[in-house]
Amino acid sequence: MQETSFKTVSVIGLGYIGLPTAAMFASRKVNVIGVDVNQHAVDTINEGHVHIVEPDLDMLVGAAVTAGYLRATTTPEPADAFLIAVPTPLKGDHEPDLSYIEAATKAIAPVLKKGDLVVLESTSPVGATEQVAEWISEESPDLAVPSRDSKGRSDLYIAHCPERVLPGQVVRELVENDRVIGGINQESSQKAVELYQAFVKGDCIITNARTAEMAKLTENSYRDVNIAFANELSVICDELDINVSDLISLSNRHPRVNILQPGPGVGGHCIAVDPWFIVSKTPEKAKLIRQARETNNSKPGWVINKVRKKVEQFLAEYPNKKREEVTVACFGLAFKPDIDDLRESPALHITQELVNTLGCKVIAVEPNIKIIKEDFELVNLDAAFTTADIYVLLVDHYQFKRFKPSVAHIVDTKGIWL
Ligand code: SAJ
Repeated sequence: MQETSFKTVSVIGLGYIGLPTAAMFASRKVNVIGVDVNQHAVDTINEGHVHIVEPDLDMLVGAAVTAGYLRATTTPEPADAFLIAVPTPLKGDHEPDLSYIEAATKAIAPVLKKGDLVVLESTSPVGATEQVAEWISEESPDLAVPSRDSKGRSDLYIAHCPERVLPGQVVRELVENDRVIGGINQESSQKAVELYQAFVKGDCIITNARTAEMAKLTENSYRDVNIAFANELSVICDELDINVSDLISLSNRHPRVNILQPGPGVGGHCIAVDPWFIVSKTPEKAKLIRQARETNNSKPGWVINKVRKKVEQFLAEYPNKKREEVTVACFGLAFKPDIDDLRESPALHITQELVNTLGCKVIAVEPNIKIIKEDFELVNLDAAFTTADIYVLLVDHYQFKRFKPSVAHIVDTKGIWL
């Protein structure tokens, strides 16, 4: 970490990545102007509170606001560096939606001045950083943007530095992780390294913008392909009557094998999304990456079928019970263990589908959530254990790992009860 020459940094988009990043700069005594279109988020932050759940973030933001280093607003203001951390969701056709990046870029363009640095942090398809430079050029034609060959005059520095932090570990990983920094030209990379060294203890590694964009997509696609392999193994093992968890842990004892864990599917807003950015750019070439997405996307349907078969089996064993008298308990709704995040959660999707189609009573346990807007009952662990006929384990929250239920009818997607 080094003293920084940046007096004021503006972070555009105060979500899961932007807000912790803003607070981190502020903790290094840099003046931070956070910008967000969401008035509620802006007001909450200015009161020293947070509108998202992430361990230790509330403390960091509270301290930064109290010390006067962090302030939020809905309108961009001049600064020395601008960091864009807005969402890049998918459109219906699996094409990346760059409209938030475009809106953020166009919003800051009028306040940019000579010598400013603009960093795109949002996960982006290859070419997006160059597109940001083009948008700035269109909106502020008096400012010369850098070019890839470093030829000609340049008034700005523009770079891509993808966020790579793990939800639930953001505060620690922001400081400790290495950063990949890809400027449109070499000068932009250098300038961005100076900025991040204000709080990053990991290495800041320089590359070009396209490679930095692709590096982030590659990391998440690697994980997606590996999980797809595990999910495919789980389906194969089910047919061959082999315990897939045992199989994977045995295989992983080989020094050069590291298979991830199967589950009910892949959720969250990153791994289930980012590989499509590669597929959409090079559809003919990205065959394995597309197949992994499809394999992981098909897993919830497979789990639902397993539960259906389990219900039939149960009804055959208890012929006096009617279908509507059978209680199915789903354990876990979040997209991964020990968090409360329901975004793109396969567990939530499976539970909702079971509620809609199974014809049984479906209840759910989610220790990290108190209220749910969906139309099924949320119960505590004890109630689920005592009332349910069939247990469906969807998320390996630590609370569920403490017990090994002895009932006969279990569908365990995480291999902790079977
Ligand atoms: N999952 C499995 N099996 C596993 C591991 C995960 O089924 O063995 C599932 C999880 O249950 C979840 C999904 O995959 O549904 C994604 O969870 P995750 O923990 O793999 O990843 P995210 O989405 O929380 O965060 C990822 C991280 N990327 C990598 O580890 C390469 C994080 O570092 C990125 O910053 C983040 O994506 C992002 O923002 O892109």
